Amino acid sequence: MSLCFVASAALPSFTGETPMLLSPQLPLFSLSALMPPMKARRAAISRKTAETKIAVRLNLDGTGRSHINTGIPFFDHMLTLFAKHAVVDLQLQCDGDLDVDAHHTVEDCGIALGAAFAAALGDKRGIRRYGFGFHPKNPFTGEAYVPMDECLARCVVDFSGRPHLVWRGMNEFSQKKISELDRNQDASSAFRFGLAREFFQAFANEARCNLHLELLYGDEPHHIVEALFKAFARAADAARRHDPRIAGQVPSTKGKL
Ligand SMILES: [Mn+2]
Repeated sequence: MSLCFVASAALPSFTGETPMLLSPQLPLFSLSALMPPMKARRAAISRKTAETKIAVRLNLDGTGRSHINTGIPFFDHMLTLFAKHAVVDLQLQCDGDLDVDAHHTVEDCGIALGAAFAAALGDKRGIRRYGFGFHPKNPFTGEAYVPMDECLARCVVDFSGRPHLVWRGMNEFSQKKISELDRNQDASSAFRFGLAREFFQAFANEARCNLHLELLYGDEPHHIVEALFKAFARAADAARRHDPRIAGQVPSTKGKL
């Protein structure tokens, strides 16, 4: 197995997120003008084993563009919407042993994407670290809730340097009602009915993050997995953003993440 990554330092500078102006009519200053330009947070990973060959390019400061080809159409759909809703640019090509089954492809793409996140985040200076959104009924809680028709999924992430996946609520809903026929019909159905967890576990291990995913309610497997990926995207988007108040600081009292 070979795994290599390049976290770019010599790519064009990135001037940061759209600055908050005190007034749209009378902008007194822009934060980006006061702060040194940030490096583009990019990574390129290539990973090759006897089971999969994967190439990933990630730009954490992208615009949601993606080009994905894993050989599993539903998994491509999930990674495409992940890039869109996390607002990262992602190219991912996987040539895996789908003649065996979808397991190695899904797990190894999680490993490669997690490694790309870890490389692109670098020393994590100035990032918010925790990913969350707002519950519509309680805007003071910090969690990302994403609906998908009849489903509601929650994801909370901490790029803490410590890997841990919490996976709750999926067994209590429709997943247990799936027939063997549905479960085994093709690689895409295997992904929807069980392999999604392998992806998130692999991502958490390699990105070294706490990743808590929970399905609060839902029925339809496509919707369930899509809601989980969208919540994951929104949480990752929040966590990787820079907070201008802590520019240059590692967001930890330990001084290292
Ligand atoms: Mn869909």
